[in-house]
Amino acid sequence: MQLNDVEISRAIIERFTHRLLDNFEVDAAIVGAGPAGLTAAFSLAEKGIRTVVFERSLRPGGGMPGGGMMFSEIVVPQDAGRLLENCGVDLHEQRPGYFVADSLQVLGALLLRTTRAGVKIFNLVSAEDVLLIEDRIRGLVLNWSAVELAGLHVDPLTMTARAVVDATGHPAEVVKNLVRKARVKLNTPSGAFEGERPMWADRAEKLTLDNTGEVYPGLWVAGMCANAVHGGPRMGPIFGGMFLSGVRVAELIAASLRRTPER
Ligand code: 48F
Repeated sequence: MQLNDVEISRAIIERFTHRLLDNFEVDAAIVGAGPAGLTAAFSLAEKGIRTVVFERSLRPGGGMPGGGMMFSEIVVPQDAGRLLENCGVDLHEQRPGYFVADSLQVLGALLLRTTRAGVKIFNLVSAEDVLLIEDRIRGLVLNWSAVELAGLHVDPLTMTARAVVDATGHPAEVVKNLVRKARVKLNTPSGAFEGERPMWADRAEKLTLDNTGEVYPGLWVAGMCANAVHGGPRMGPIFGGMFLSGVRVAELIAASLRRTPER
């Protein structure tokens, strides 16, 4: 077969446009393809929930590839380690009870599992706002990250989802924007955005799971964002809480969608 340059372009444009349109009305939309967002994505999709991920960066993975201070290894406690082994990751018990994984292998494994589950990860797309109708988050307002970076005056497009997950990590961008623009009360002890606290790995790992949940009707938090919103500490390059939080948010969303199928 002789290659036709325009056919190559057509194939890409047609497939991408088809998938973009196909993902503009879904059950769950996840902002951020870090460890929490990716784990949430495949966990939801494997339950038969139509899920999409939007990631601002060219490269998905969030804080994973950087490991700890650019040493590209991450520490994973044993319970979360089993989840990674199920994804095909090799774990190494470096010190008793301290399992280490190559952060790039973890990223590759999570990307493969997520995309194999049928989830499209739209990289280079930023969620700049939410769709807020009658006191419920009903979707996301999206733009190309390049537009945002260049500061161009280009209006965004809107998609709908029955559940939106803020998995943007430390900045907790979706929740923070919502509070800034709509001054809503969150499902936190004070009703406000509590803000992340300094490092305490042991406590943070546990709290990440407790803090995972719905913070405003239709808006869920997972991973480091959950701690930032609820005033939990950070934990550095130990990632168990991130993966387990992704699994937890998927379980909670699945139960919620089952309870209110019409929403
Ligand atoms: O930061 P990130 O990895 O969040 P996470 O899944 O994991 C946190 C850990 O990496 C680490 C830690 C470990 O214990 O503390 O920090 O909670 O991934 C967040 C992703 O969200 C993207 C961002 O580029 C990153 O890949 N992101 C942030 N804001 C937006 C966004 C946005 N507005 N639109 C789209 N993507």
